[in-house]
Amino acid sequence: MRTIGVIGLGYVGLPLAVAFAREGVAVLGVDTDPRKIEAIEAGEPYIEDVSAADLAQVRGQLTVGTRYEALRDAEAVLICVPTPLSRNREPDLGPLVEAGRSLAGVLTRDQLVVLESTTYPGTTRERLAPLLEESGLAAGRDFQLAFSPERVDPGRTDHTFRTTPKVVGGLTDACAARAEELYGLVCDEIVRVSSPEAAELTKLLENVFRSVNIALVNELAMLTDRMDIDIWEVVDAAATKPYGFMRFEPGPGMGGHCMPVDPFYLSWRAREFDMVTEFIELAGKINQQMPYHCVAKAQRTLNDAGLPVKGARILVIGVSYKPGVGDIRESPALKIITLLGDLGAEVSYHDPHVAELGEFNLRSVELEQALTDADLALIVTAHPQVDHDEIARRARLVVDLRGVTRAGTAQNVVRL
Ligand code: SAJ
Repeated sequence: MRTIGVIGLGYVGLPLAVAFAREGVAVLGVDTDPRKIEAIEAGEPYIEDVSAADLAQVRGQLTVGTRYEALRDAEAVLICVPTPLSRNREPDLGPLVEAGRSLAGVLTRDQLVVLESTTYPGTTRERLAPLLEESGLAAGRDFQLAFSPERVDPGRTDHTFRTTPKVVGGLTDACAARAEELYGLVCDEIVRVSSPEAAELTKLLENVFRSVNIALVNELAMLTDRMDIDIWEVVDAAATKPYGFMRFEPGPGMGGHCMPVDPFYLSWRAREFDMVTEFIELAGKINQQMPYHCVAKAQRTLNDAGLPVKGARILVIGVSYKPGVGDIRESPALKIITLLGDLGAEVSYHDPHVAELGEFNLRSVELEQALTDADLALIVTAHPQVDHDEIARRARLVVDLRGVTRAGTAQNVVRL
């Protein structure tokens, strides 16, 4: 039986481990967080893309622990640790360095190591390889090394792990061929590129592309607000073009664990090549402005109704970073709640995916009574199971930051 290891059992590593285990591969999962280990052993999933049924299906095939020792027996080890930003928004490779050092202690000849964590071009060759070579083995000769970016899109159902093409870039051709063969077990299509750097940059391009285009429509939304043109009508109309245009929607800003982070890995690296990546910097600035623009819109709406924001009861609808998920990391809703609180508003929220917001000491409230009590309902994240037309019918005032009420004509609704 083939055996692989997965380091980091988070939103990237756990679905990956389950995918390989499902194909009959023995998977050794390692994570430094004992709570994750206990949860998996108890069959209790902690990310939305892996269910209790998934864990039950791979019980016995997926073995988990906090110790790296077990990885000696694996033919391949996939590294899926977080690559966050430091406080001053620079790459923080701490978790990767720690994983690389620990793996070097158990690395064996002819093993394949693949890095999946999103990072700047050059990390695999310049940071990970030297760490692994502390084992005394040479990368590309005694063991193989490659980069293959994760493309997990939380909450997406139309494409699965198997149907999403997998990009691989090896330190050598042999490294790439090994990685291609391995991922062929769980992915229908493998896209081989010429180097780990090309694979690293491919991932960043994908997310920078989204960040820049989201910033473009967000900037337009701020402009059309002054021009009194309906940005949603414009985006809908532009999206009818059968070629040359891709639809992105304005909103309260960009959240999640990757989009607000990944572009800054590239802009940081570019500085080492004496280049300022203007697009990335500008997109970041504009998307970070959106919560302020949205709060100003809510304030103006209240003002037009003769209500000060101070003391106003504002019900925030949806606080996770995007529809259909419960993840609140970097969610623009958190910034909006903070800004409204600073203005003296009484903020409550309703979100079927997020039971509580500890940092604000808030719990999700039932819509029924909350809509009656609220002076204004602010739609920040539009979950599919929430009836926003009902909210538009029932609430005194509505500010819709996601354009989900645009089919209606209610006079009490203002859109971004
Ligand atoms: N957003 C908009 N307007 C849009 C699209 C998104 O305001 O038109 C906002 C969302 O509300 C959210 C943020 O952007 O706050 C990010 O949402 P997302 O759906 O664009 O992205 P993520 O972070 O959930 O997942 C992205 C995906 N990247 C691409 O599709 C290129 C996913 O495939 C990646 O795997 C993931 O980043 C990652 O892990 O990097």
